[in-house]
Amino acid sequence: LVAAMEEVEETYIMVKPDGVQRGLVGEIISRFEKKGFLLKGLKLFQCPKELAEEHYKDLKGKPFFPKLIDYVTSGPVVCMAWEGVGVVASARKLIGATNPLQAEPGTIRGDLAVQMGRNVVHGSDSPENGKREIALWFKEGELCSWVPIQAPWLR
Ligand code: RTP
Repeated sequence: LVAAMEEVEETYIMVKPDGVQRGLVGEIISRFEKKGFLLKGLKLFQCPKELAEEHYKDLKGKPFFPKLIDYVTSGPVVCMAWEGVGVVASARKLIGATNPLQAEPGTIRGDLAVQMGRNVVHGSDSPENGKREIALWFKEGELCSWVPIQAPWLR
């Protein structure tokens, strides 16, 4: 039963423009590294409007959608692909609630953010979206499949 829950998954994590501007890139990467997930892709990237709209297409009808697109395209972001057992839900836990005021201390947003419109980081909300978003943000050849030599149990 436990084994059935221990699926190796991939998630798309992104340091949003406010996180880059505030110099939080290292701190945010560090949280996922220290947890023990496997980094498969990493790049600094200026997101075009069309890509932001595709990424957030499920939120298209929301009143905050135009501001969200302006926010995500306002400066470079750091795109990451992380792999691990249960990484999708686990990363969401590390990130904390969407509204930083509701995010628990100890989470990225709980420790580092105040406002919903400046919540420093994104994480995929399902394994399906993890795959979809990694394919959307990374080109072939930008991802590395590798096995950590000293910690093979991570896989
Ligand atoms: P994310 O996709 O960025 O990880 O965030 P999430 O799943 O926690 O939240 P989601 O509902 O998917 O919203 C995406 C991003 O839109 C902004 N937002 N603003 N009411 C508002 O003003 C509002 N609601 C959402 C946030 O930046 C949120 O992360």
